Amino acid sequence: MHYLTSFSLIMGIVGALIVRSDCQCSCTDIEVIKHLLQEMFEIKQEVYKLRSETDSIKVSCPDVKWKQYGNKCYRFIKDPNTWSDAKEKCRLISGDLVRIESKEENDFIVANIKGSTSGFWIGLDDTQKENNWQWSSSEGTQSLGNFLNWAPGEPNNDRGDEDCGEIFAKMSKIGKWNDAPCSTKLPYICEIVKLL
Ligand SMILES: [Ca+2]
Ligand SMILES: [Ca+2]
Ligand SMILES: [Ca+2]
Repeated sequence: MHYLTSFSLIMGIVGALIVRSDCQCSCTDIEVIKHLLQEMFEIKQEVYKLRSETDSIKVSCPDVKWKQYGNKCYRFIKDPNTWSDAKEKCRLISGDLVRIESKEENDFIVANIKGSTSGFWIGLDDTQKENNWQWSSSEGTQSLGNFLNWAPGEPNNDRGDEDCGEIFAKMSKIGKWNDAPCSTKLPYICEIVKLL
């Protein structure tokens, strides 16, 4: 094992130094060094043991339909639904419509919606107050964070009737966000914030 090799190597080097030195070190010094090395070895053994124990405590998504990214789980559901039905269906499977908080999370979603012919609902809406966009969440609404990815000219509240957020999948604007009428039926993305 790696730590055994390291320990043998260190002991070998110390031994060689002791032999090659002009015996400047007292026997007590050598005993102290040996003792310290032994302690180092034992600490290393403990670290390896703890690491392997940590690795065995695997957290994971509920089933293979969910995709794991970081410590979150996502489902890309192609069955078209209105925004509020999509939100309800996400909640029925212990999730919520996705809340996109970073470019990395957006990129992960893009990689999973490539090739789709329509956009996907995400957890954005301005139904409570026009142009006051919020992320829906089972813990209540949350205001927009630092990461925003609206498509150019969006949100435009077209015809005064666009209060729900989608992420575009069409190649020219893939990954960009748009406001659309909430009654439109679109595929949707659910997210579980905490792994099970
Ligand atoms: Ca998220
Ligand atoms: Ca609106
Ligand atoms: Ca729009």
